[in-house]
Amino acid sequence: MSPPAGRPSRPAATISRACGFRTVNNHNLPPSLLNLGYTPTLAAELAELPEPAIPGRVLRIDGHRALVLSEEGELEAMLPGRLRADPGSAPTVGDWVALSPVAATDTPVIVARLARRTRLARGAAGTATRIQVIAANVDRVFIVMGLDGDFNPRRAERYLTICGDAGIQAVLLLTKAGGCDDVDARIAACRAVAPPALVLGVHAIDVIDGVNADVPARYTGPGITVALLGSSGAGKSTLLNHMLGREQMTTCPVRSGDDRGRHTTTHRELALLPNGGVLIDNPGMRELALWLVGEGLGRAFTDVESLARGCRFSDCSHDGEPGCAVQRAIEEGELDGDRATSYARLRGEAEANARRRDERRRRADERSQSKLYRRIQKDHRRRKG
Ligand SMILES: Nc1nc2c(ncn2[C@@H]2O[C@H](COP(=O)(O)OP(=O)(O)O)[C@@H](O)[C@H]2O)c(=O)[nH]1
Ligand SMILES: [Mg+2]
Ligand SMILES: [Zn+2]
Repeated sequence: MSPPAGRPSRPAATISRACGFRTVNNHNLPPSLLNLGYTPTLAAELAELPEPAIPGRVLRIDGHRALVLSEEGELEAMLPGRLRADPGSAPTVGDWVALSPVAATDTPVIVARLARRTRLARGAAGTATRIQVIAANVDRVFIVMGLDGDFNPRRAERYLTICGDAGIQAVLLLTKAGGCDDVDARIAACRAVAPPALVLGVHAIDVIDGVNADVPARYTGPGITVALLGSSGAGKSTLLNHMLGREQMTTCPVRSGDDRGRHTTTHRELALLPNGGVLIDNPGMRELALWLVGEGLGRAFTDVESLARGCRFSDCSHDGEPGCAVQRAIEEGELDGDRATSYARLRGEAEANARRRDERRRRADERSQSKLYRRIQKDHRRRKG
């Protein structure tokens, strides 16, 4: 029977259908999920779970509750404690999760977090000994920086180090170009801190005055997840609203046959773009303490690190030692001294954070060791009578 005119030909997803994704063929994955960034790899992982489950992407976490976008539309799901214990692996915005099948009356439960392609991380505000995952499964980062008082290439270096560490390429978007008479010099200053392997483009834009207002969308598309990073007031929300257009599409367009894909006004950090893909805004990030586990500094400072390989001492701090190639490059005008200082500062911060993190881990190990020891002693005494 052909579907009635005006209705989508695909039947509304049912649980049994949604649970039946045993194939890893791209074409058998629902287009709505592919648009959200679902992949055959994720489908295969889901199919390996012991219980049938449906996939969903986390829009927001509130303690033990999560808002998840699935083929069923937006769902409020329970996030059990066992999945929240470790802040590095607990589901966060952008994560793909497996949901227990949804009975009409039950609240679905998140039974597993699926493997992450990438994760953007920082030291949690205040302590810097705890990781906070800002967003998961991010393909690109828009570093948003105003061409007003916000402009600061040193901050761009910090953001780029974080992106580099996560293995995520970035686009530098310099906002408020309409009110700036120094645009070219500032673009050049940003290009100077933007290694080509890490940075896809540097653009001056103004979505209010209409300068390059269509450029950001060129870096988005179906299946691509973009996260916004930038200080408060840089123009992230303005850019987000511009890219969402008048429609403010923040709900799942899947279930057009009923009212379950309805628009809601609840705040969510992950928004669907009208032309495909998703954009993750990050509210309330005042500080971005470095939490590096990989090659972040090397990728963001390819120039400094390749000079450093020419230093006489392999552990050169580039601070007045003899035979320092970095100092020589600064003296000869090949390297900006401010950039070298910025590199040293970020490296020092990352190392200090790593020391604190290791210290914390060591103390936790000690605590569990002595707990174990006490239990063994107690057992021993009890057995002796
Ligand atoms: N003229 C102009 N103003 C902008 C632009 N982007 C943001 N703004 C203004 O800057 C202020 C802060 O923007 P907002 O998007 O809230 O920044 P957020 O904190 O990064 O989300 C608002 O008053 C915006 O109207 C831009 O491209 N051009
Ligand atoms: Mg904002
Ligand atoms: Zn050196």
